Amino acid sequence: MASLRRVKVLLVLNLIAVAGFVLFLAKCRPIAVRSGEAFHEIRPRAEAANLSAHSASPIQDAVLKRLSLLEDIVYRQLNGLSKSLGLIEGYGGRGKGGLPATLSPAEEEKAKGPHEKYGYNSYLSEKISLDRSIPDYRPTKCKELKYSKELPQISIIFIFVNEALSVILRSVHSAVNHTPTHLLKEIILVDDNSDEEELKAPLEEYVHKRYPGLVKVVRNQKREGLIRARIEGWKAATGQVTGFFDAHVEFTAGWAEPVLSRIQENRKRVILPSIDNIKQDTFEVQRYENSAHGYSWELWCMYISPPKDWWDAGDPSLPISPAEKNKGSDKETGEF
Ligand SMILES: [Mn+2]
Repeated sequence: MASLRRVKVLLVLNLIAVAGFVLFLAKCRPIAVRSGEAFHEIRPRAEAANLSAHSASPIQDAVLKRLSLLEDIVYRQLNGLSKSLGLIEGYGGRGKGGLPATLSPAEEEKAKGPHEKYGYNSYLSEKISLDRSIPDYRPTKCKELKYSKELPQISIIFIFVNEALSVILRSVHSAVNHTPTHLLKEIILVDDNSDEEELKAPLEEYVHKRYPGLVKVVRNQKREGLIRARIEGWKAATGQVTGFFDAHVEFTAGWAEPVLSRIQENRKRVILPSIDNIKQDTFEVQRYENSAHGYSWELWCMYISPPKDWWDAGDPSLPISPAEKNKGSDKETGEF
């Protein structure tokens, strides 16, 4: 009896499978042909040509499917890298759009110690994606400006000592995400002799796997201080222009082109963009009004109001120059 029932079940399953296969054949064929025709009718020409060629060749179709599968695998692998460090990738999540990010009461407790150690909420930083979106606060006129495609390449140099790993990596991700590929020569991370273990092998392995060939790591054997550390980074740089940044920054869309084009016009220029503020407790991005950077007689850096002729010109896209023009170092250096 039992074996008879098994045969019956198998027979039914077989029938279902055959019926499914026949249905599949009947449905698939006409759809493939119909969709090809439909594209001819409704899609614009270039797109239609592309799509009809695509449906005409099953081999091409299979190759494209295979490629997108491989792309998925590579993406998952790369994304897995940040997961292994307890970090997150992608444009959304907490703090997206530069909005203030928050922690649950239980998380707040855990965040206290690291906050005191780093001077910012590093625990919260780990919960914010390395790729989070941030607002584009540029004046409208700046967004409309067009720049030459032939601009010099930049080496971006980050200096750090015991900075939180998530904050350094967000600086790196953000630099890659917001600098046109053809303008970014390399990213150089200068570790001015940190003690933190996570900034040694884990940092180095991550950047080399995530951005192969793009990131160089320079390690100072003893604490050199900010300026000598920057010089070490500059020595390793091979780009035509060098840009120096703290390792706790996020780049905005279109930051590179105006900087590079002003240096292209005059290689002795030292350019400092107007820098928005990232709040240390919530990582909210706050707009910073246009201002010039200057120095007091004690050489303290200060924000100063742009000079009267800048205001009189009434064009917020104009550069602000508080110093005499054409004075600068002989090296092609952009100091930010
Ligand atoms: Mn800073």
